[in-house]
Amino acid sequence: SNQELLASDTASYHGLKEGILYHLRYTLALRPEQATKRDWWLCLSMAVKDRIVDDMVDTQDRHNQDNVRRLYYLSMEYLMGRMLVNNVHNVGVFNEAQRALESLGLEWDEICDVEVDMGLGNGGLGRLAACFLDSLATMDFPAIGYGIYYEFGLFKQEFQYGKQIEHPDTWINYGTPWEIVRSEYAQPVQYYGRVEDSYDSFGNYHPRWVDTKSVLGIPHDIPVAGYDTKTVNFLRLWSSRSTEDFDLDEFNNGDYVEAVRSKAIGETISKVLYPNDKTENGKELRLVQQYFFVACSLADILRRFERSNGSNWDALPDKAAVQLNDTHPTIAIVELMRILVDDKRLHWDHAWGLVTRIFAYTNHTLLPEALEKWSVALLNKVLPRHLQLIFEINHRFMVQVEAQWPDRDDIKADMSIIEEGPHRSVRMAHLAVVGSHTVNGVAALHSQLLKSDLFPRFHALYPNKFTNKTNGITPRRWLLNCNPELTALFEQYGIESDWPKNLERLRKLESLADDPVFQEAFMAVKHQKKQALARVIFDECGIEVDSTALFDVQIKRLHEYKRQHLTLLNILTIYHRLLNNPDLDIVPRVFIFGAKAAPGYALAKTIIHAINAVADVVNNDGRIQGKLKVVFLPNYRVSLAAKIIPAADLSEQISTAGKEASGTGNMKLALNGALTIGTLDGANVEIREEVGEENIFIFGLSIEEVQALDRHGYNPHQYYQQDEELRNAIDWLCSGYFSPNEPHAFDDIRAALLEHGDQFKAMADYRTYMECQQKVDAVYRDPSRWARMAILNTARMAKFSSDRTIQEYAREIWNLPACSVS
Ligand code: DL6
Repeated sequence: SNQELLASDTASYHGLKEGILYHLRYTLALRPEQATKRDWWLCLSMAVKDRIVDDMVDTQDRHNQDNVRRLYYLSMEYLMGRMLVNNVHNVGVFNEAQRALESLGLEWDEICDVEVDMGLGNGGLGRLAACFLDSLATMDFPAIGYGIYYEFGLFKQEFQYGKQIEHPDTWINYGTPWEIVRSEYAQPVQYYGRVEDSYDSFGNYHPRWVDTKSVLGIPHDIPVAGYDTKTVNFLRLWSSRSTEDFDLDEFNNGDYVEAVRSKAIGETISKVLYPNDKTENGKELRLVQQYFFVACSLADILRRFERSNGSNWDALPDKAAVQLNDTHPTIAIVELMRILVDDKRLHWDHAWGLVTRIFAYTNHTLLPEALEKWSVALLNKVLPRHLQLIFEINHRFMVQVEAQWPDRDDIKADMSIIEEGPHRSVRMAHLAVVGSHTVNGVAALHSQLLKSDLFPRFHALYPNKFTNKTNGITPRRWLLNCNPELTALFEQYGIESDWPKNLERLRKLESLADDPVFQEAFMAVKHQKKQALARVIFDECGIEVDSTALFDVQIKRLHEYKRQHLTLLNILTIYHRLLNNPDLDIVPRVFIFGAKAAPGYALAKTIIHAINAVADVVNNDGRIQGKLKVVFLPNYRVSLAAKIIPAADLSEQISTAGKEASGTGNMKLALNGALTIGTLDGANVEIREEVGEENIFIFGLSIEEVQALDRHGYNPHQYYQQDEELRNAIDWLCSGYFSPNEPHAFDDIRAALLEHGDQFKAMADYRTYMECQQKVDAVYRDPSRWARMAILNTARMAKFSSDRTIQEYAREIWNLPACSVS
C-alpha cells in the first residue's frame, strides 16, 4: 500500500550510525577520512532530526485533524542553547548516539562541543521561553512558539586587558541542521505609508492603509521534541526578505547599487538581536522588529484558523490562546483588531470581545527603565493605522475609568495608555493589561508587587485579571543533560526512572540525606563536576584552581541590581584580611563569575573590568597561598552554564529585594545541589519555603526595609563612614592598586555607591552579606552537614520544574487540553 511504501521510504536507513554515514555521503558528499568533527556533528544532528521529523509530521497531522486548541507563545527571544544533547535525550537515543560515535572512533563530548549555541536571547526571559517549549512538548500540549530568526544572536564576549569586547555571533554562518525553511508559508508585512479616509456605501468609516512599504517574512521551523513522548511541536522563527529582488525603476535607471541597497534594507529587520536584557527604548528598528514578527505570526495563526474554521470568527478564542512574553509583542493586540475590523469587517465591540479573550500577558520586570514606551510620533510614522486604533482603544478605556472614578483626571492620566507631555508616548504595559484577559508575574513576591506597586489602579479596576505563575526550569536540560553522573546515582539508589517528567520523585532522596554512604557518593559527583569545570577554567582562562576549594558561583547578566559589585567588595575584604594575616583560617574559595554586560551599559562594563583586574592581582599573589581565586569565564551562555551549574557549591542570588522578578539560575543551581546565599527576592523566597530555612543562607534587607529606606532617605555615606572594612574595600579598589595604568578606571563604581546614592543598596547589605558568608564558611567545614543540605536542595526542587509552571498556565490561563499522539 501507499502507506507501506511511504513507511519504507522514510525509514531508508536504520539506526543512527547508518544515518550518520548516509548524511556524510549524500548530504555532505564526503568520505569518512575527510570528515572534520564539525562534519560528524552535522551528520549526527541530521540523523537525529530525521527521527524527530517523523514524529513532527504525525503530531501536526493529529493537531490539524482534531482541530485542536493551540497555545501560541509570542517572544522576541529564545535562548535554546545547543540542540543535539537535548534532542538525543528527549527522543531516547542518548546511548545509541554515544555508541554510534564511539564505533566511528569519536568522543561524545568533543562532538557535542562543536555545536554553536542558538543564542537568540539575552537572559532569563529568553531562557524561560526555551524551558517552556520543552515542557509544552513533553506534556503533549499543542503549542507553537513564534519569534525572530536573528542572523546575529547575542554578541560573543571576549576580554582584552580585563575589559569586555563584543564580537558578532555568527551562529548561522554554516547553516543549522535543526531548521526546516518553509518558504511556502512566507508572509508579507506592511509598514509606513498613511491612512486614507474611506467610507462604504452605508457611510461606515473604513480607513485604508496605503502607500506602504513591505517586506516578506520567511518561516524557519525548529522542531521541539518532548521528552519521552511522540509529541513534536515547533518554534517558528521569521527572517525578513525584500519583497522584490530589485527596485526595478532604479535598476532600469541604471542605479544598480541603489536598487540592491533598498533590497538589503528589507533584510536588516531580522539581522540582529538587541543586546540589552532590560529593553531598548525608542529605536525605530526595534519597533519594526516587534511588528514584523507579530504581523507574520498573527497572519500565520489566522491562516491556520481559517483553514479549519473558515470565517467563523466567534470560534477564534476557542482555538487560539496567545501568550505575550513581556510587552515586546503587545502590538499583536492592535494588529488583531486591525485585521478583524479593517480586513474582516467585524464591528468594534465584536472584535474587541474576541481579542480580549485571546491574549494574556506576562510581566518580567518592575524596573522602570524596562517598561516599554513608544513615542506617538514614531508610531505614527511606522504604523499609522495602528496608532489610530490605539487611540480608539484608549478612548473606550478612559470611558471605563471615568465610570469607575468619575471626574478623577489624575487617575485617568495615571492609567491612560497614552502618556501626555511634550513627548507623547504609548505605554505598552498599559495596552497589554487592557487588552489581555490575564496578567501574570513570575514569582509570588513579584506578582504581589505588580498588584500593589506597578498596577494598583488596574488591579482595583480588574481585580480578577492578576495572577502569579512562578517560573520553572526544565529538569531535562538542567539535570538529565548536564549532570548524567548525578542522574546515574539516582538510578543506583532506586529513584524511579521517570523522574525527568516527575520531579517529585527526587523527594525520595530526603531519606538518604543523612546516609553517610550516599552523602559521599553525592559529593563525589560534585567533586567530579568541579574537576571538569577546573579543566574548563584552565583552558579558557589559564587559571589553575583547586577542585577541593568552595566553588562560589555567580552567573547571570551583569546589572547593578544583581549586585556583582557587592561580591567584589566581599572579595576585596577577604583579600585584605588575608594580606593582614596570611595564616587566617578560611575555607579556600574560588569565586566564579559569568556575565555579559549590555554594550551600552558603561558601569556594568566597568564592574566586569574591576572583577578581572582584582582577579589578576589575587590569583598571582603567592602570599595568600591559593586560599582565594577569582575567575571570570568569558562568553557566558547556555552551554557554558551547563558546565558550571553542576560544579557549583554556592549559588549567589543577591539582588536588592524587590528587583529580581524571579530568577531561574537560582533554581538550576539548587537542583544540582548548590546551596543558595541570597536575599529575600524573587523566587528565592519560594526556594526557602521549599528547602527549609535551615538549608539556605538568607541575608539582607527585606523589601519592606528597602522601601522604608527609600521613604526616609537612604544615606550610603553613613555605612562608608561607620564600616572600616567597607571603606577600605572601596578605597583600595579606587586607589589604582589594581589598575596602575588606569588609576581612575573604577572611580565610577565608587561614584555609584556613594555620590549617586547607591540605588541598589549594596552599602546597606554589605555587612550582613559578609556575616552570612562567614556562616557559609563554617558550614562548609562540616562536610556531612553540607552534604545533607545539598542533597535536600536537590530533593526539594519539584516545585521549580517548568512542567509545573506550564501545567498552571494551561489550566488557569490558557484553558488548554493536552493531546497525545500515539
Ligand atoms: O521571567 C524570567 C526572567 C526572570 O527570572 C528574571 O528575574 C527577570 O529579570 C527576567 N527579565 C528579563 C527581561 N525583562 N524584561 N523585559 O529577562 O525574566
